[in-house]
Amino acid sequence: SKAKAVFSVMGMTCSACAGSVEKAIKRLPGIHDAVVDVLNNRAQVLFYPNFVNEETIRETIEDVGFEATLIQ
Ligand code: 9UX
Repeated sequence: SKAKAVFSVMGMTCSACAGSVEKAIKRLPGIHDAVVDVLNNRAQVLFYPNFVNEETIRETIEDVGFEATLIQ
């Protein structure tokens, strides 16, 4: 079954920033979908919790260079 996580992502200043975050999340195993909204500083991720977890996703966002906090 799928789980949903919402992150606050700070530091994104253009839509290419959001694109690179989305791409990095989607490269992880166990991701169903990722939508990153630069205007609202949010990343919404649908994932399979047997394969990936919120902290791994959060660290992946940070590896791209942005500050990520799990908010939901
Ligand atoms: Mo464009 Mo967003 O260089 O950092 S990708 S501002």
